[in-house]
Amino acid sequence: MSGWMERYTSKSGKKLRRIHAWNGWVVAALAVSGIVLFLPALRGATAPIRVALKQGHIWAGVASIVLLLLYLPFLGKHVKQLRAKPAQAGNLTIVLLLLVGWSVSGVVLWLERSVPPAWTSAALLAHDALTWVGVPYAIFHSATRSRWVRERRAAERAAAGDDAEAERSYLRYDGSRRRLLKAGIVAAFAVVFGPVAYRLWKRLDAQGGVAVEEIEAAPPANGQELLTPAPDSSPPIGGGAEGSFRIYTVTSIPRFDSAAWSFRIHGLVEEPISWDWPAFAKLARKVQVSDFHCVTGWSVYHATWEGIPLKELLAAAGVKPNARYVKFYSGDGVYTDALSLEQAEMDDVMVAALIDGKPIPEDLGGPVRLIVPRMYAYKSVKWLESIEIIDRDHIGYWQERGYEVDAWVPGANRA
Ligand code: HEM
Ligand SMILES: Nc1nc2c(c(=O)[nH]1)N[C@H]1C(S)=C(S)[C@@H](COP(=O)(O)O)O[C@H]1N2
Ligand SMILES: [Mo]
Repeated sequence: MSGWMERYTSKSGKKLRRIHAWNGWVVAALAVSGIVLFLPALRGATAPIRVALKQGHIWAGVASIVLLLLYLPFLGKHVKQLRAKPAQAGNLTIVLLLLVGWSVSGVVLWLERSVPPAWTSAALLAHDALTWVGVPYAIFHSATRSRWVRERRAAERAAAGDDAEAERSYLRYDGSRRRLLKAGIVAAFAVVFGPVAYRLWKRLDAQGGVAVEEIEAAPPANGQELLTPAPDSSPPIGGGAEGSFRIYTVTSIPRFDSAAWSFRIHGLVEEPISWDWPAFAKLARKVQVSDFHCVTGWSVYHATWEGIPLKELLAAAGVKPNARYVKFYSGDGVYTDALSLEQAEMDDVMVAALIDGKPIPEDLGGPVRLIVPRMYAYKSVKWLESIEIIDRDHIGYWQERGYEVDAWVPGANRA
């Protein structure tokens, strides 16, 4: 029996084929669930199932790692077999690098709560880059699986005793002209689809994200020009945040109308207070530098925020003795979150109006958003309009949908 035939009829050949087929399905599931998790346009629509989707993605990821481990014992033999077939050896190398890369970065993202944010940022970058290279490659790979199908058919014919026909159908495929044709298709595919996939992914990311440098260029919304930045809010003292914000919202972005806008602190306070925009813009502000971490893995480092420490607003209204929690309402009418009174009184919890010396753009929660630097950013309510002091806990938007109530960033010193 010739080598290729043995490969397809032997027991180990069968096992290898089974691993290969399973891996194909698992990678397809990972690609679909991963891309749905990524797509900016689906963040609001998929909110109710986001945590389940992420769990499913992780389980599929674990399955893919198990398949990779099951494959390991075959690796040595496989490499030897492919020594004379550079194209297939190249394919094997690419596929293994992709799978190992996805696995390592995926596990770091998974263990997010036990690793420093810098690791998850790097892992997310790698996970994304592998996806825009790897998914087009995988699509191509499965589209040209005809090679494999053909080999299998040849093996079936061989098994049926028709060796001559088997050999012919196998050679027909493996002839040098076909090899050349295939190499041409691979090259064309790489040249055309690599950059297309790259641009598409960048465009999607840009649509869902704002690089910090772009904030500089963004014109203030009508009314935001009332915010005169403090001198230490911009360079050379402040400014220079690093990273990109991904724009998150679960509604359409609320547009700022300075004439209709108001800000209120109420509930269990001695004196409820309400400000209109000009009055709010005149409140004394402080400047602080802090990092911003989203629980999905991205961060913005040392942003300079300018705003009113929450502690000062609470003191101004006078918190009643039976107060225990502070609830935050977004002007989008849907998003809320809460902190215990003790957490709310941390020095760096801020009702922010400027970032890096510029009014906070509407996309990023302007004119006013909450900042809770020591907790994941789902606590940092955008378009903040109302603060209510209450006597019981309130479960916020994302926590209602499966995010952990404990939002502390690893390494942050807790209140
Ligand atoms: C074929 C392999 C894989 C593909 C195509 C893939 C794709 C993706 C994509 C596109 C995202 C969204 C990233 C973003 O928001 O920018 C993602 C997120 C993620 N992936 Fe994968 N992935 C794969 C394998 C894995 C593996 C093996 C694991 C680990 C067990 C894993 C764990 C994660 C985690 C934890 C997230 C973060 C989800 C979130 O918080 O939104 N992935 N993946
Ligand atoms: N109103 C409102 N606030 C919100 C969110 C939201 O969807 N709506 N998303 C939260 C999450 S999960 C993160 S990571 C940050 C993102 O802030 P950004 O959109 O300015 O990058 O806002 C938080 N505050
Ligand atoms: Mo987030």
